[in-house]
Amino acid sequence: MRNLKLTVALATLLFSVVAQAHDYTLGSLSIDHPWARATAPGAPVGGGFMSINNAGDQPDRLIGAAADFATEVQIHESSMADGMMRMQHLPDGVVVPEGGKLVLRPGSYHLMFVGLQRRLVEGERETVRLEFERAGGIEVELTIEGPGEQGPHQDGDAMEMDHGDMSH
Ligand SMILES: [Cu+2]
Repeated sequence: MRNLKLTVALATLLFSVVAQAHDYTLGSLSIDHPWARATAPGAPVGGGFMSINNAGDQPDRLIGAAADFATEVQIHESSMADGMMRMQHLPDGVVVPEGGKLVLRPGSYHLMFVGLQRRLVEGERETVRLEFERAGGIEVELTIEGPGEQGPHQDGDAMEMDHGDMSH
């Protein structure tokens, strides 16, 4: 009995370690470790991140995304301008260069979950559907990581205000 419990505990531990690094393949694309930052109660927006490799010889393009926990999922780019972090909505999406990769990360390209329907809770997982121009669509699971992970909203107020208009 004791051994069985230990085995279950070990299996659970192993699973969670393996689950930390997860990836998906879609045609010539591989999508590595999709994640999102945990959000505060009542937060209207959240950010999603991942690395997308394109092993093919043609460029592809991330053209959209959708999730049942947000009214809308937009593709954004953050950049520093005059010492302020700003975000831009990219309605046409972002290129995933052939033989290269597109990295969505805090302070750069990211998925913006607009109109959050529920909190993103650390340790949980949420599904997001990605749409690529060439490769088509795929559902991936985001691991929800700590709110302290460096993200696009580190500068807080200015960013929240930028999104005030979009979150209705
Ligand atoms: Cu954004």
